[in-house]
Amino acid sequence: MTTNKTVLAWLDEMVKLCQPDDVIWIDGSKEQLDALREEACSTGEIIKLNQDKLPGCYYHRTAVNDVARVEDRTFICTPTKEEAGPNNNWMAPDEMYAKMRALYNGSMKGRKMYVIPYSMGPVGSPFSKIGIELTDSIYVVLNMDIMTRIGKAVIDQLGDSTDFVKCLHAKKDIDAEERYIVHFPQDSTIWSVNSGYGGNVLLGKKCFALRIASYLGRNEGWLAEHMLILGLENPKGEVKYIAAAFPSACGKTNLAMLIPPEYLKKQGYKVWTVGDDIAWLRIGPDGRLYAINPEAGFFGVAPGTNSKTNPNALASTMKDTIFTNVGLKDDGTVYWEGMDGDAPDHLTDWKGNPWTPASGVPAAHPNSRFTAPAKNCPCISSEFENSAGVPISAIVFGGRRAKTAPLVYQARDWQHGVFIGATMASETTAAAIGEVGVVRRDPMAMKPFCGYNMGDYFAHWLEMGKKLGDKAPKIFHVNWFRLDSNGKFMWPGFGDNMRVLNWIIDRCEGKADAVESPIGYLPTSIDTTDLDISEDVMKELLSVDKAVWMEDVKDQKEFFAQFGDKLPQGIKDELAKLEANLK
Ligand code: OXD
Ligand code: MN
Repeated sequence: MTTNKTVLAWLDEMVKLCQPDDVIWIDGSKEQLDALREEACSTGEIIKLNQDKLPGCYYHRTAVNDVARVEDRTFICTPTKEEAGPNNNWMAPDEMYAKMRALYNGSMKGRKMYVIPYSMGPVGSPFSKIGIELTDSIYVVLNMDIMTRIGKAVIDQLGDSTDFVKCLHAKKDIDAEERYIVHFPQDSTIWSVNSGYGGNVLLGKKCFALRIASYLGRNEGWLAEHMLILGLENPKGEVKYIAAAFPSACGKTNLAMLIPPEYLKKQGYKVWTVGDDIAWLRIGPDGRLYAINPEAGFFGVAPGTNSKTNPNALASTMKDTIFTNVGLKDDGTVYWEGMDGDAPDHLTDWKGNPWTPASGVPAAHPNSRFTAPAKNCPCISSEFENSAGVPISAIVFGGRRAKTAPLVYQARDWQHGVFIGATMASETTAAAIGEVGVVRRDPMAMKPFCGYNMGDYFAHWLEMGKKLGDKAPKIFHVNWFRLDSNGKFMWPGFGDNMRVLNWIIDRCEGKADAVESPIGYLPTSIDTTDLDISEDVMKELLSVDKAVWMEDVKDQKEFFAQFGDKLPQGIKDELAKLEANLK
């Protein structure tokens, strides 16, 4: 499919290492993908779902020991440990290459190697980057077809260029003890072994679009971020774009596909989805910050998705979708906890066991997923394929905080905004294993995804602000998860978050009032029309408890200490300012 010497030499080397029986180039044609679906059905790798109810949909189970990303087995192997930083696991590149080569050696004997050329971003866009993933999994090929742009058009776009990310994935034995997800950013190389779970094997997503891309972005002057992108349309038909970063399990996909409250909908307000997980941001020809979503699909968490929480996500999964580790109903459709309606009397659970509501275990794994094409989404933005990206008016950071952060506040300027992003944190919920209410610091929601030292990452953010100058987006922080003294959520969330987004856009346009507080600008009021919420509750939601904040500052200091000399002066200055303001 190509005469690109660099590609062919690399492929030759990987084939010699893994020793597959056959090498198959993925051209992206429907005929080829249909044949692969058929082959994977014949071996049981995937199951064809009820084609009347879920046309083009398939089902897959991973091994029970292989259901999530493995942060403790994920490495950034830069030449020095300092380049990877305290935020990453590190091993010397030579040592890791040797270790991984031993694992890959002969690992594809009796298997086929699929060669997937893929583009992150629209093919040919100045934002886009090309990768080639070698894998022995048809499931990976089919998921990459949904999550990225694949095939002949991509390899043609690459031409003779050497600028592509070399990705190798081998399922090997799915041995959790020998599972590694490894990045060599200086070589644009990603090696993954012994997993079949999405986040570890769909190498275009977290591995390339965040870890490698953040490294490239620093060298090339742009940003790769763990952010949704949405367009907010007002009744005049004007659309303003927001990019927002939240740690995992804070409702990014729900916010990206938000449906406004009835009375705002009636006035003509709408939300359009550009992306739900990753944004690549560059300074455009007019000096403003522009974003694309490098992905082509949604790899969303299934449990909890229903016609109330996220009807648009649900609608996206109704055709051409792959479901992984959900419950399989007897009629060939799917079920997960938190779906609409009652649980079925009987199904086969994510482990392949017979299941009834009395089984006492979940039918779907809590991290079970749907891989759905973005074009299925009823609210997908008309700008989704725009090669030039969308101009970003506001950047929003958020976390899950019971007491600390108010519903919304605005940074005084870019440097303060970067500090707010750098101090982002979330409290653990009962949904996850471990203690409840433990604060986890997760700067810009990038802690697991930054491909280099986070001290340098903060400096890069500050540098971007200098380049943007007065064209920089305004920066905000939101918290949908504040609790009252009875432990109940004070803010309704979901569609009503639109009220906060409207305030944010109004601030960007100089239309809304705010008051200064020790932590930044607070709204004087948020629109609560038709909402059953008292003035006292609103007051509390927008309040700042100085004592609680002083505690948080202590934790922030401890967190920042690990970056030593790498912590930029701008962050130190903002920390000192916050402390002084609170005293
Ligand atoms: C994801 C995550 O899967 O952030 O998107 O964990
Ligand atoms: Mn994510």
